[in-house]
Amino acid sequence: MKNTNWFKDAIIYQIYPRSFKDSDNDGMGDIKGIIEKLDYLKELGINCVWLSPVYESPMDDNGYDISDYKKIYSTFGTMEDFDLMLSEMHKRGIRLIMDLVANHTSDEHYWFKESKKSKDNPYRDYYIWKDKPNNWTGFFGEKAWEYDETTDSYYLHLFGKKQPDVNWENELVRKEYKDIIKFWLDKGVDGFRCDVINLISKDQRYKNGLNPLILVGKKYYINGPRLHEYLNEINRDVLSNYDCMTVGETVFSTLDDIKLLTKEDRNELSMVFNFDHTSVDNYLGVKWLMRKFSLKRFKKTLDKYQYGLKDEGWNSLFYENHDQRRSVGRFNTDDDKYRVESAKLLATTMYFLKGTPFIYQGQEIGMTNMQVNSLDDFIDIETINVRKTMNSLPLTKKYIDKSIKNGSRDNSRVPMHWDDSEYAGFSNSKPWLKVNENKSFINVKQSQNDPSSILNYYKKLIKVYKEYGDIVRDGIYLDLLPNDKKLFTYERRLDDKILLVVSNFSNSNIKCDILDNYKEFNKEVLLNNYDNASNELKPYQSILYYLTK
Ligand code: TEU
Repeated sequence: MKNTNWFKDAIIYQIYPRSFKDSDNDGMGDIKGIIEKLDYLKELGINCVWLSPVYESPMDDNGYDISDYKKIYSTFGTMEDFDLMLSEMHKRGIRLIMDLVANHTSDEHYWFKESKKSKDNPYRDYYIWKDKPNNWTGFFGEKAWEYDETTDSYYLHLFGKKQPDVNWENELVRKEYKDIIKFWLDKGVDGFRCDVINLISKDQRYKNGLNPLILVGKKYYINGPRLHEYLNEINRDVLSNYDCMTVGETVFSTLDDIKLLTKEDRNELSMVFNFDHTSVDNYLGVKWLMRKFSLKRFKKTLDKYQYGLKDEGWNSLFYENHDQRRSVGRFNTDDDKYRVESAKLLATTMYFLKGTPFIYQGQEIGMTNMQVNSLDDFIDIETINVRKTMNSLPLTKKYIDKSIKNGSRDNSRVPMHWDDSEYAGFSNSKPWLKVNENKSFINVKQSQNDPSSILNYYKKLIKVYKEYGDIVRDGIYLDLLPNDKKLFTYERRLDDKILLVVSNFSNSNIKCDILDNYKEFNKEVLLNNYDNASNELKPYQSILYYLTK
């Protein structure tokens, strides 16, 4: 990549296009809807958008199953709409990163249609075919191999059946992806969020047991042997010619992996999404295996990367995305009585760490999980498959209910609440997924009119973030009370200037005398989710101090 560092100052907003804004009232979000809301994003203060897939797709996995990488899904709009959106973003100083799904395509992609025709088809080797399957299981809880009778063989799919994995060992496949990346960069996009990028290289032995999902000797057997080589090749041949960035979704990556993947002079990725901190309330990184949240474990996990990436590598900062449930109500916070306080506390605590902030649509107004009457309200492919698998296991109904409600990706895919009208101002007709009843008081319009809303707090936070950018970017991190079970307090120090975060992750008042350690400093409160700042913290109170000598 060109030696560009703008990604370190970016504040990125993720748009899930199906659920953002429907401009033509067919119940599904679209590109023109995004254009309508660009002024809203500009006002929020973000300066980059990550757009989940908008390419041609049969939508088996809501667009993560691509059948043509160079076409726009017609329900979302046209290429002209896309070009207009991009230029309207750039006009407003907002960059755009696209979703690059390169581990698999849709089975309706031309390459796959050809590939399955015969063993000597020129596209045969674009995918991974075997005469006999091994025992691997995929991410959606099913067997990872599907039989195809045309050639009496099995193809690998680490996700849905309709998402065959492509064969990166094949040079022609790598050429295709480089060409796709170039196509979008030539249009002027500013980079890519790279879907499950650490899965693209597979161990060619395809051994039973060495499933990318299986823990072998405490290490997930996931980054294939040629991962770094492939990333390097893409950089050398394409990315390095553009002023762009990449963020890799690197599932189950370790600190050492991240260092290798994001070290500047290795030219692989700009940064990654690591999921360790969103896995503290589950076992083995599997969200269906619920575990009681512990603030201490949460801090320990974040600290590992804050300290570990002090001098090299770069990480992202996030709670939510289209696969995660909503953050408010999670991490020991409250999505009811203290919803507003909780959402503000979560934001202050996360975004002054070192890394690039990502905000997922709706997070800035404190949207909650999907309000469901029954588990049948969940329609996501992953939820449906995992529910089937769980029903076949010796688990209680109560456990399954709770686990599915917690884990379903539909929780964060509820259409955006713009106002309190029937379909929350998302559309005038029935949306593809229902809006929540709490739209009556959780919506953008209300938030804009209420000076103490979460939205207005986010705006203020982003202003502060930009104003103190030097400390946020380069300040040295120190967790001040790593063993405390309720308080998260840390400092970012640059010379004699300190940003100090003091957060109470509990629903009771707590005494915190940490400021006594900074007697010789002048203190200024930059952010506070209550009116008063004292050593008696209120439930979910969070304060950002600026200390100078
Ligand atoms: O997600 C990868 C991934 O690890 C998730 O599927 C994860 O296992 C699960 O959803 C946790 O909730 C990416 C995309 O973000 C996801 O939407 C896609 O379904 C998946 O890849 C396949 O492309």
